[in-house]
Amino acid sequence: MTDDIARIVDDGIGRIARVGDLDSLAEVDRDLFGKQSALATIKAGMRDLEPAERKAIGQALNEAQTRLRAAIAERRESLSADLRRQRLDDERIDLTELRPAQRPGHLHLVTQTMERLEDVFVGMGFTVAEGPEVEDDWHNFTALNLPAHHPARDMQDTFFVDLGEPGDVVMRTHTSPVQIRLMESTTPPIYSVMPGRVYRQETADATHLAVFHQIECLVVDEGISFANLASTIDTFTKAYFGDGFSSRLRPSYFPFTEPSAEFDIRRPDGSWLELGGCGMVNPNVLRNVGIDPEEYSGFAFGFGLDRLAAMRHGVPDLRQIASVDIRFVRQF
Ligand code: FA5
Repeated sequence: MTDDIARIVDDGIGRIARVGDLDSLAEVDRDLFGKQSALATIKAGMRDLEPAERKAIGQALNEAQTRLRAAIAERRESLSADLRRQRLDDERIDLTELRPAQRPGHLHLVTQTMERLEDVFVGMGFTVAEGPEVEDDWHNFTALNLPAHHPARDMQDTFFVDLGEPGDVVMRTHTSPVQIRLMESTTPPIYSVMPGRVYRQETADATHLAVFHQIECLVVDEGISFANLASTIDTFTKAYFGDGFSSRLRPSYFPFTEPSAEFDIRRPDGSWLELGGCGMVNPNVLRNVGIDPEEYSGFAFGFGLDRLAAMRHGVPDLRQIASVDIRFVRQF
């Protein structure tokens, strides 16, 4: 009888190991422990045994049941874990998956414009520098040859920040303060461009925004002349817009450059677009940052990116560029 029990256990353990799902395991469980099972039949036959033999068989039966139940429990645990894993796999949502009908996100038109411009200037040998958007009076105005009460401060309507001395902290009105920071921290030669966001207290209209973007260019080295400025602007114009485009300079006034000019871009159809301001760095500015104007000279120019992007892509109103209307954003 003990041999029968051992065979039942071996056979049972083999079946338990082979089942592939919880339902089949439940069936094996019923076969091994149900009323009609081989073990139940042996148990029923124990009545007719001698007491000593009955004890030995009883013990063997208990051990057999314990082993089989443990094997079933272990198998149930592993099948349940497989099932859980399978369910998690089936229900997994791939958040990076792109549906054919959807378009992936992309950089905003202004950011694309900024990156393209940076590429063009880096290709011409310039480095890219950045500065803070919250500025002090020194960097935004005074060091740029715009001392307190200078009438030209009114050329840029300023947002003041309620910090420090009244009137001392501003949202930068242009990217020119980055020129000052660069010259204060670097010994010439300097060949850099400085893109970024700027702020002016203006009512938005088709050609003006209160928050817009500029890119500044600064060169300081020995023997830099106005001819270098004009040729750099022309080289950049052709590199960015294409060979059919050219540039011109018109006399203008900025306190931080002398002489100063506005520069315009000529489109292939012969029309002109006013792009920005430029000039030779005013010797007063060089002195303000501790650079000797007898030893070094430089030029600077700065222009608006939003207007440039609008022109290039035929956007009629700058306010569209600042909007979050997805129908507009998706076009670029
Ligand atoms: C300046 O901001 C000077 N810092 C530029 C400069 C740099 C001159 C270096 C000389 C040397 P201006 O205020 O003209 O200049 O602004 C330059 C450009 O910014 C404009 O030509 C225009 O393209 C853009 N711009 C100015 N105001 C706005 C506005 N409200 N909305 C959108 N673009 C603007």
